[in-house]
Amino acid sequence: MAIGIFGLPRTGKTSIFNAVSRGHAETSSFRTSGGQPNIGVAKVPDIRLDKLAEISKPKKLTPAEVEYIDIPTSPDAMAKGIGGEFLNVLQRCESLIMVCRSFENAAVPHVEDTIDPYRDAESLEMELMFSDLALLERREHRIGTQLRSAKVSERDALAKEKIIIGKIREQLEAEVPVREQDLPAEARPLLENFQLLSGKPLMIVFNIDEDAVDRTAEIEAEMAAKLDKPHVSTVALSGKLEMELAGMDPAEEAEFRESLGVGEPSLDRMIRVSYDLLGLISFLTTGPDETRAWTIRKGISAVDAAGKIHSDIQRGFIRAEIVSYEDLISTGSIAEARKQGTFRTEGKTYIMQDGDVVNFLFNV
Ligand SMILES: Nc1nc2c(ncn2[C@@H]2O[C@H](COP(=O)(O)OP(=O)(O)OP(=O)(O)O)[C@@H](O)[C@H]2O)c(=O)[nH]1
Ligand SMILES: [Mg+2]
Repeated sequence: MAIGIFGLPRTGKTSIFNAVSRGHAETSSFRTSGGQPNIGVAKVPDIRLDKLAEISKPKKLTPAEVEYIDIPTSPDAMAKGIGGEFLNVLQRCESLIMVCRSFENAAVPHVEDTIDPYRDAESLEMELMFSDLALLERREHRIGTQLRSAKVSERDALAKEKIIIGKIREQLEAEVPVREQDLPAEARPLLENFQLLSGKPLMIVFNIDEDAVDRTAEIEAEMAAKLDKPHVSTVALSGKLEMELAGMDPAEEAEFRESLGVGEPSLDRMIRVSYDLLGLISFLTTGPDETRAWTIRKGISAVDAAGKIHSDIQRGFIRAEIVSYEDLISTGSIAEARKQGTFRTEGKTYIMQDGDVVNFLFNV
């Protein structure tokens, strides 16, 4: 489960990737290096872990992680469009981050003559839709061929698929991205299969000037007003500045943030929104050894969540003792929560909620 970072050439994709993953991938100021996608993980900031650690005083604190893939643009310095070479990488990503350049920098040429992130966001959205249309056309063509030699039993499914493809195409042609489309329930398995780009949850990131960071809230408010749509979120940050800050040691970083008046919110929020876009939530475990956030998909049962920790716990699952983070914090200690009966007992089929603090009882 990864989130793919894409955009026009030299818009700061790798800078932002380095900032979130605290990495050191090479950035390029003039020519795009071509190269391979960069893969890295970000630790998901979670204040709940710090609060739980105050209660349990663990030796170790382990946050959840999100995986990012920074997708390079074509080595042709002025190329536009979503590169054919890495299209399959984008398709395999669960959700996407679109980086739009909003910073001025005379040393870094832009594919358009002017800086206009709203224009770029719109044209990249069109690119996603073009790519989907091309894929659907190829599939339709193949269905045509398959129908000629198909057995009677297979015809029905192919014919239905063709109808659904028609519905998706029609809306794409009217410039409605798949994530906003009105589609019948039986389209769902097909959509899983097609991995259409405009159907993936999307975060639009404006890479703003380092001089504009004190206007972040204002820029984000405008973005939200203009770009807000279903399954789309928006964030503004300065990739270059955030990358430099991420490269410092924590004390130095804190001092710089303070002196520049850049709080942490944008980068933190970007990571948390990424986690959300992937449909992920955390359950928490806490004790004297470790306080930890465990990543699961929304809708997962207690017994499957137990398997995230260890297959033995899943196999020998007896029950789970669960307290919500809020309830635990308001009682102040685990012992007190037990005394007051705040811990609930849940069975295998309980659907885990974000922020559940869990103790699994098992038998092997
Ligand atoms: N002034 C300024 N420059 C930036 C900012 N973000 C990136 N840059 C510069 O823009 C250039 C391109 O940045 P990259 O992060 O390599 O951009 P990219 O989108 O990964 O580029 P390609 O992968 O080559 O398409 C570098 O010289 C960066 O230092 C920013 O917020 N402000
Ligand atoms: Mg790059």
